[in-house]
Amino acid sequence: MKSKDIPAILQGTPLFDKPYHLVRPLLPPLQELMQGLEELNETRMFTNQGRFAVELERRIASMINVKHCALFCNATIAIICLTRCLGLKGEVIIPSFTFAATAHALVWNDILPKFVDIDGESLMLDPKKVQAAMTDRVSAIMPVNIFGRCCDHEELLEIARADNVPLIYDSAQAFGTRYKGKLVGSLGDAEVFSFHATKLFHTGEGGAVVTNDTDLYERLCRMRNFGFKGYLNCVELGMNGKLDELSALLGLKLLDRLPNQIANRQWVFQHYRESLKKIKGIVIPNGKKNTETNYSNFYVTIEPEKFGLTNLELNYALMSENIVTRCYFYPPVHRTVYYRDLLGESVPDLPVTDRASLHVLCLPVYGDMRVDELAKVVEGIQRCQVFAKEIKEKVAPCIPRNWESMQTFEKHVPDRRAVAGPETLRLRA
Ligand code: T4K
Repeated sequence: MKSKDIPAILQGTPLFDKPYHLVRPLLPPLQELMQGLEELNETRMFTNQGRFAVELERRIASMINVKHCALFCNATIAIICLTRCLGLKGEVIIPSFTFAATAHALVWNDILPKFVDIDGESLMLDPKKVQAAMTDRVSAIMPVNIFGRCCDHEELLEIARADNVPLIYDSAQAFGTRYKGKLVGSLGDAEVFSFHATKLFHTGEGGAVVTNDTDLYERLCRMRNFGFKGYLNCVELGMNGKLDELSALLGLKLLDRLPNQIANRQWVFQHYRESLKKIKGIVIPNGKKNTETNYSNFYVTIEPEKFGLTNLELNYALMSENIVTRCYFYPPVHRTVYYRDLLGESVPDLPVTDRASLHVLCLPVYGDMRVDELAKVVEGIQRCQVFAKEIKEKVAPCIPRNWESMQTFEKHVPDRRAVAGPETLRLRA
């Protein structure tokens, strides 16, 4: 066995000499930004709904084909404002297989997240389980369109309409995704996008609510601006949720590149599919019916019995190769310490969510990913499989054995500063 084939976690040579990140956020050519920066230099209007933010809102609303787009400083604040503006109370149905922000935004408004299980195939809310979970306390349904795919929209809409509650989407990851030809954003009563740097289309930090409801839009605009109506006159409780002009400028320059990004990533997905299908224990998801994905996240399901390692173990081992993968969403939100404490006895049993969180692994995807880079990611996975037994032993102390030992896991995850920085990744002792 040549040393080059030995996984880095077992003292072989890492496949990448610096971190190969999950994403590489796009930046437009600097001269394209210069024009906008020169304008900023003249006007010195850096925020408070300047020209770039207004223009970006107009362009997003027109692209999605909705009446309104309200930009926010991030999607978390956008969901907090949306749920508050809608006057939601009691409980809101959401999945637990999501980013914590979905649930947090509710709790900030004293709303209890009602976690409902997902469908094993789509990994998004299962309409039958949503139907079964509807009670008088439920004031809205907020499905999450994860990994650039779209939920079973029509079924969910029917349930929401039958119970006369709003259907609002956390579409943080689905900007550019289509359902039956219509862009996500135009489906729910209101929808939220994230424009965080890790997203396909981004503004560094940022987010938006899109809606056809003019009254709701006006309330959202007030809420993100301290509740002001007229100069400094607050008519309701507000906050500062505005997007700044530099971020909006970046967005304006990146928006035109979205179709290209989607097309390029389609190519990356195809290559991954071809290269991974021969690896035992890796299941590649089928396309989702009625959905045209934006190709934002490429995820696979790892079958530990066949592959030899779990998603957590493989993620850990790949870190030593300088390959950054993510077990989105491990742990599922209802298993985290905060939500276990919050829900106490009523922590729900969500077997499909638990299973997904212990099997799903997201691999790096870039619009400009090169064939040799993709081949190295696949090689990393293969070399870990060959040495699965040894790796399992080595990483055992670092991998949580059950949900209760997650706190231990936290102490052993690879140093996040190293993950974000240029240096070679190191596992903590
Ligand atoms: N709802 C859903 C369903 C969401 O997924 C999210 C956010 C939200 C709501 C809330 O949206 P925001 O309030 O954030 O707008 C990331 C993001 O921070 C988060 O926005 C995202 N979801 C979540 C799924 O992923 P981490 O902790 O995994 O990111 P991090 O820093 O570990 O970075 C991941 C990879 O990207 C690494 O390889 C480093 C690389 N990276 C990251 C950043 C920030 C870069 O190359 N450049 C960068 O600027 O949470």
